Amino acid sequence: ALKLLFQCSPCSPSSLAPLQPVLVLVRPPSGAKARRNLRCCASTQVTELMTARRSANYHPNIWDYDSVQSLTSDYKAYTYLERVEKLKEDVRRTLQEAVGLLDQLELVDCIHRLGVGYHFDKEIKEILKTISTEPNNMGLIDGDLYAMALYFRLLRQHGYEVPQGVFNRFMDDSSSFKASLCNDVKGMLSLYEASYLALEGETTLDEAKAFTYRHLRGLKGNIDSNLKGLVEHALELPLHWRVLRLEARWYIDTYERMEDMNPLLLELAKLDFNIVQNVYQGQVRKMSGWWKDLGLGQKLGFARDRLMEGFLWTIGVKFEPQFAQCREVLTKINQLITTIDDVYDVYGSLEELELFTKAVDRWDTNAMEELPEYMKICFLALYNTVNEIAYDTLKEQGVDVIPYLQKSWADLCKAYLVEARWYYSGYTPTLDEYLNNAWISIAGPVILVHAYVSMIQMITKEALLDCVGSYESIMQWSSMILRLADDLATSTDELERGDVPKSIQCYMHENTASEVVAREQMRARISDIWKKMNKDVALSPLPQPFKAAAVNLARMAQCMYQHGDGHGNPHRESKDHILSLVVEPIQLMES
Ligand code: LA6
Ligand code: MN
Ligand code: MN
Ligand code: MN
Repeated sequence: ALKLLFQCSPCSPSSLAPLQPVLVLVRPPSGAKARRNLRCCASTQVTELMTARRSANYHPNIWDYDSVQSLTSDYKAYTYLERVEKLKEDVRRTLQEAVGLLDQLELVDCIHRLGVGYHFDKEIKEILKTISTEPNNMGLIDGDLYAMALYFRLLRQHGYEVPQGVFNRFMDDSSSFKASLCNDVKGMLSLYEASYLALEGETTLDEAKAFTYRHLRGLKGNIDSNLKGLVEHALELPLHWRVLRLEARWYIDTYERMEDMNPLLLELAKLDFNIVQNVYQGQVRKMSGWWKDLGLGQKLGFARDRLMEGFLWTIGVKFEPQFAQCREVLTKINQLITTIDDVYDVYGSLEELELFTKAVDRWDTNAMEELPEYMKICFLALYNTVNEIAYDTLKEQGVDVIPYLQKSWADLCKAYLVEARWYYSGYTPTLDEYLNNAWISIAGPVILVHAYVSMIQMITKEALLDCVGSYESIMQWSSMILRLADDLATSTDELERGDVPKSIQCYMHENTASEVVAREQMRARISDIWKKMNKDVALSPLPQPFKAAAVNLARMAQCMYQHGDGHGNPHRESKDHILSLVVEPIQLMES
């Protein structure tokens, strides 16, 4: 039963060359599918005690170095400077001239959805501030479900308090939504999207979500094809959960087909998309050069090599061109996480993992002495890369962040080790026990701590100590969604390969439930966590761009794992996403 799951490597840990295919493996006595110190015989040689290693059989990297290096487009920002500035002026004027509440709301929503909102932060803030302080506004949109839900969603998105009670007027006495509303498809769609801004305990919004979902799912009859497309898109994943840059790419195409679209806004959106894409291309060229020079991928052939996918994650977290440094830091971090995760889950023996964990905890090159060769190079790559990131912050801001970065890695490795011990002892934790460890072992805290230091211009020790270093709750929610989404997509393969029971299996074990029920439960948990995260976005003292990154990480996770393991299987949707965001510019009409 164990036959091809394993690959042997020779006794000497200094050589990584795989031996012949494994012929015979003797199961160790413990309950788990443990695989260390197995007897292994290759060809007719005398059997020899050695470390048998799991193999994940991950697909090789599909983005070859030379093609990444040759990535380029014609959309250098300076070539289009004048045109973009002119278009931005036009759009700014349109924003200022928009009168009427609904026009203003629609314009703000559209600009944001097209991915160019970041050019108009100031103007949008001002408009929403005016809207929120105008006492007669509610009266203007009183009976209009579409407008009211849009108002509610946009104001909440921008941190204003709007009570769920604004929807009471659309409900009947038994506090359910009026049946007549189901003829108002646009209104229901708008309410459906708004319901995802809910906080815990807001039952009106729960009811709104259930009501609109039910009716939008069952839509029949003659519906405008654009509206139909928007409904299908929303049912696949609500706007509030979507990755901003991917949504922009999709919405640009959709917007173009709309009758009342503004051609100047469309042109700006397309041009800006291509210019930003050109920035990404420069970044992936640089990052793939970094990865090649580091040489870690070649040395650790068992690990996933996912540079482009790792970069895709970073676009999800921060897409705006001004966050280039954050994307580069996170691309490096993602590569290290992915590699080290495979060391713990696939390749390392428990003794080795104990040593590696200790070395990261000590953060001292003297600790390398005890490590096997493959871990030495891995440790030093981690140590140097992280210290270099910290060096930049010290140089630019005079703050030493090494203790915070290092702690996030030590916590991650300790959490990895807990899982490895569970695996080797054949232990199935309770769901709570598992999740208490697993929101750390998914590396969310590592990603977010590094995101913080690479994007915030005025880092203070207080913010680091009080919030980031202690993993403020918004970081926990984001990491938890990352974990649950990952488990939904990867745990089946992981268990097959030999890994700890993940959330689904822990739930099944604890509640004697079926897999279908367990998966349903985990999805419900994700929805609940979003509500907690929505609250933190409004109330946490952390800087807004960082809170957005935390939310975006959760969005990216749900996207990456929506149709399976988009990170581990490079052929899946992530390939299309990389093509559309990084490789292929949008066709512009020649004027
Ligand atoms: C997922 O792999 C993976 F590689 C991660 C490190 C998760 C998120 C990472 C980024 C953004 P796997 P595990 C690079 O499913 O072992 O193996 O925690 O993670 O379930
Ligand atoms: Mn893993
Ligand atoms: Mn793991
Ligand atoms: Mn996983």
